[in-house]
Amino acid sequence: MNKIILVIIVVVLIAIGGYFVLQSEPATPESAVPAPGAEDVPEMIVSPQTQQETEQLLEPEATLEPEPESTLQPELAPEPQSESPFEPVVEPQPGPEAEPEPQPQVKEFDITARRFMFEPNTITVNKGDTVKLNITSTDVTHGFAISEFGVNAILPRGGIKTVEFVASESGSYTMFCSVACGSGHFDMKGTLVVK
Ligand SMILES: [Cu+2]
Repeated sequence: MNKIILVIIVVVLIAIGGYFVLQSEPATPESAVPAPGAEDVPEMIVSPQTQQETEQLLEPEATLEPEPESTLQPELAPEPQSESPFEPVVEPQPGPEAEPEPQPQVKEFDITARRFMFEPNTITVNKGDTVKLNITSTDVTHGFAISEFGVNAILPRGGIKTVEFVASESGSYTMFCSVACGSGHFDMKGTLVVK
């Protein structure tokens, strides 16, 4: 009887030990084998894809960086161009102010001719002026000439002769009697000043 009881106890112990062993064994292979295999494979596949995507994203960023540099250079270039227009604006202002000063005008004078002078004997005009002279001889026939402007008129006694010409060139010119009128004829002179 003792042997049979021992055998039963051994069998029961073996059965109990086998039960615990079976419970622990299936749990470890299920979680250990499939879990690492599934986790490792997707990680290796995803990692290269993300690296390529990040590389592709970084490449366009690198190309965009030099573009703003090129755009900033032309922006700096037009700045001196904006400064230059201010200078020419100031320069033409004094130009037109100096030009209108010698605007041609009509200058009219009344001159008396008599032995042996002209009164007044000096007249002054500006270059480009139209000179109008109303000359009257009070005694005898005289002449009135300015060779440089082609002026040569005869002044009958008592009459008024009008001479008109353009003082086209600056200088000092002699106006003189062109008709022999006596002993002082060659001293009968005056001066035309064209500024
Ligand atoms: Cu004369």
